[in-house]
Amino acid sequence: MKIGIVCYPTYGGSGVVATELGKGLADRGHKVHFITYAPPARLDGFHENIVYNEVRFADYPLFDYPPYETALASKLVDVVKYDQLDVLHVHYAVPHASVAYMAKKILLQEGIYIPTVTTLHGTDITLVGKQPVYEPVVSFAINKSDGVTAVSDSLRQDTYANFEVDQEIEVIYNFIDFDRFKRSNKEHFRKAIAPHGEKILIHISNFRKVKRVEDVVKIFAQVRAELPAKLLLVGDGPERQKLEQLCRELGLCADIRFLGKQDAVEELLAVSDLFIMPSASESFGLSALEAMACEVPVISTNVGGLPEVNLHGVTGFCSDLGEVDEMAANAIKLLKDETLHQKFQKAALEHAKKFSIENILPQYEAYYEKVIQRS
Ligand code: GMT
Repeated sequence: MKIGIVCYPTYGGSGVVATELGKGLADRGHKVHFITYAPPARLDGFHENIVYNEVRFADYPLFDYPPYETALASKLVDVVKYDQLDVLHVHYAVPHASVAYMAKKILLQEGIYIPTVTTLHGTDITLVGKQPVYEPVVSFAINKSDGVTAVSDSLRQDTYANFEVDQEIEVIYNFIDFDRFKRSNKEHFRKAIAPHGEKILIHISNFRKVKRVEDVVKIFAQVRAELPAKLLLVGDGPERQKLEQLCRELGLCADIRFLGKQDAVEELLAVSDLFIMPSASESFGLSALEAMACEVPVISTNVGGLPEVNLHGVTGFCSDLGEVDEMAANAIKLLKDETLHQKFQKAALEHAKKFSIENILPQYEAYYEKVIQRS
């Protein structure tokens, strides 16, 4: 198939999933066109089946905001027409679903029908898309997509609850590449982080409010009071400064390392003992899955799709939002009991296998074929 993929090229989960999907499809012989305003963060190196099409803006002093949607729709028309795409797959509904619809209507005038698939990723539904300033367009565009997928059952239900959607939404879970994410026993690496055999806790996110990173620090403070431990905070974002202040106030600077944005998160996960994700909202929690693939049990909230990924009492523990004491108690329980920790490590890996790229990619291929056939 010739597949167009539209996504945010940044470090966010939806862009990562879209890029890894495109790379996986290209490995399986499909021709993949990425259409974005910058090269997707994880698109590295040359692949004979991948083309990157950059959306360029024509700037003008009148614009406070350059009309990205217009430029993207025009680019989509061009790529679909001249590269003869079979399907256009847009990730994150805002604004990609409505832009795809616009391109579809323009192409239709020329007798070209391009089936469109929209994948809902989370905040496009739960935080951003449902706001009154966007909702009518998002509802309309979801309904006009030829196919709609959601990355968890919880997100599927949230979509039906928040939007007037009369479309069937198919759940296709996010996936993981086990060649990249796996446990490793790099003792020297572990020693550099925890020289005296301390336990290693880790959190990875974009440090937005919704991630509740301050709860990670509070959980760690309780763990640290019980046993020797280090905390790795990976990522960056608007909450970072406040967090650094909190670490100073709690006197934990010596044991908490802010590592900023990292490309090779798998190397850090591979030597960690516990992953902490106390989010206020999470449609799936891709980084929790990445941790589980590296045999790292997860302490998380039970919001959104997290309990579909992190099985309570099996691969980790899920608590109600803000239950810092309970999350800390569960973390301590796991870290103090080696036998229990190993049991959870094994279970985390086992459950993560359900989301292997080999299992999930064929689901997307089958879905594209279904959508193309019925269009
Ligand atoms: O978590 C973010 O803020 C980034 C956001 C995105 O769209 O890039 O992530 C969402 O999509 C990911 C990939 O499908 C999911 O794993 C995340 O759970 C989801 N984030 C939220 O729902 C908050």
